Amino acid sequence: MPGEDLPPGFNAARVFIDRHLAEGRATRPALCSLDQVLTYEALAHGVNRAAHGLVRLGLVRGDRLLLVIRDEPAFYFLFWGAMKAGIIPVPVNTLLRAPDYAFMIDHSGCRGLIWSDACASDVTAALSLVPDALPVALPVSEAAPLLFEHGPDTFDAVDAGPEAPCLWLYSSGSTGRPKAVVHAHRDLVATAELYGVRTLGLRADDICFSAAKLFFAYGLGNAMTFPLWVGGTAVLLAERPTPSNTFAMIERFRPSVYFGVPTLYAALLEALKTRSPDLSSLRLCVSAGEALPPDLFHRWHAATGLAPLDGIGSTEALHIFISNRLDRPRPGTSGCLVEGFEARIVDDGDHPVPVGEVGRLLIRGPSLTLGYWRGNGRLDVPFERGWLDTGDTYSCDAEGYFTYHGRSDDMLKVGGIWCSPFEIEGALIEHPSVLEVAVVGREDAHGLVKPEAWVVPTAGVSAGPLLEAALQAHCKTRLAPYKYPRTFHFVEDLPKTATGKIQRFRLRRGDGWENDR
Ligand code: 3UK
Repeated sequence: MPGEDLPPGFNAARVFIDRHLAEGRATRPALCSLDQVLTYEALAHGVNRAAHGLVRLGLVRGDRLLLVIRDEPAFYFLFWGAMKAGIIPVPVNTLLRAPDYAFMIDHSGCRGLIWSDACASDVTAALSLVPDALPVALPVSEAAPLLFEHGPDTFDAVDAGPEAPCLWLYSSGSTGRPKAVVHAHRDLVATAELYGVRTLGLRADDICFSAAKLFFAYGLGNAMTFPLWVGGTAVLLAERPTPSNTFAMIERFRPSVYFGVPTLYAALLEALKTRSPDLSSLRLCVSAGEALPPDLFHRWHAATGLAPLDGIGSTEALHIFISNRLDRPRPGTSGCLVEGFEARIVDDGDHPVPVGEVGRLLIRGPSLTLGYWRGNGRLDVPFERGWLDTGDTYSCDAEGYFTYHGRSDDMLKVGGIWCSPFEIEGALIEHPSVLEVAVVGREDAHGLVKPEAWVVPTAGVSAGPLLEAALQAHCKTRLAPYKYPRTFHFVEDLPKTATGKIQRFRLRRGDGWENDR
């Protein structure tokens, strides 16, 4: 099993970066962005200089380095450079707000923070919110001359170990703060081999383009570890993906593999009604992040001749563990287990449910997180006797195809990205016109979930489009820009239990609560 036969002292940077020079791929393209193409040799040199530079600036083994970096070559240099030096890279979402970054700086105890210049305002505001100055805090424009452009071209990766922590990713929970999901060196190998190679069949001539950014576990595999594992090429786009820039990237760089999320497939399909970009380079399309409605599957297949392969992954598993296959995709399902993973579907008493029945999905496999960072080097291990509860409800048929039936908590996936209804409620309740609020998920015309707000306005405030616009604008300044409610209902009161708990299921159904003001 990949990941089980790795030598003691294993450092993933040796196989993802150094190996390619030893195997004669120095002049092959490793990554392309709008302004440059980097060969495997140029990549290795940038990584090695970054490793030297981070050490020169005073970072040491075990230190965390927060990276608020868009999809650009600097992400690769810093990520692998840190790993070579035994420093833990912690890529974080570039769309967050100052209080989110301040939390992560404090919680991670990081000693370094490097950010893309485009993210400067929220990151520098966060730095002013935390009590202590960090030894290393730089925008990429200042880090680049210090770290990537000078210095020795070689750096021997420090010895680590297959099970040694190598990477953290923050993932949102339904309540409370994001959790730092810790992954080991072997997890990168296991996902690239078991899903990238054995499930998708990725090869050295593949060019991978991902709508999901590198700071998501999904994007990190798609546009970095998978192409680097097979000696292929990644295509990077720094901007947020739109149909226009997606089509432009596909026509210019001719990727063979496209990794999207259902919301983007829906947007691309809308755009294809009025445009006919050349998508002929694609041989494989993947969808993940939230369930792909069968209608989108069929329409994408009709428009492009390619079956989008839906698969479910998670930050805790690092990548996809149940997936459709090119030779037998089944629309409306997440597909079958990826080699190396096991699943159990259980009822509330933790007993396996009969074939075809719905229950909680538990998984086991070779890339599951070491645990959540809890401070002082300790981890909270989210396992029940070795099994990880995904928080999803699933059924599995006699042929081994898994079907998604929703979350077992209140969390929403919007455009494939976590959205906590409680966080949106927390922002809305701070607005002076809001007396009470509840946020639930509502399916749009494509069957994709969007946040919907139910608001009781304060006395004397008139409900209507003006209030709605003001509340949306309020959310967009307080929260990451994708976390605003797409629709609002203004009501006299909210349905509650005898003990005063909001009955979200009634809001979701809308029964008796449609009498908007
Ligand atoms: C949901 C899906 C139905 C599901 C991810 C690596 O999404 C990824 O990681 P996150 O931690 O979220 C995990 C949760 O998202 N989900 C994801 N994909 C699907 N639900 N069908 C799907 N195809 O609730 C899961 O527990 O952000 C991480 C690689 C791929 C990924 N999708």
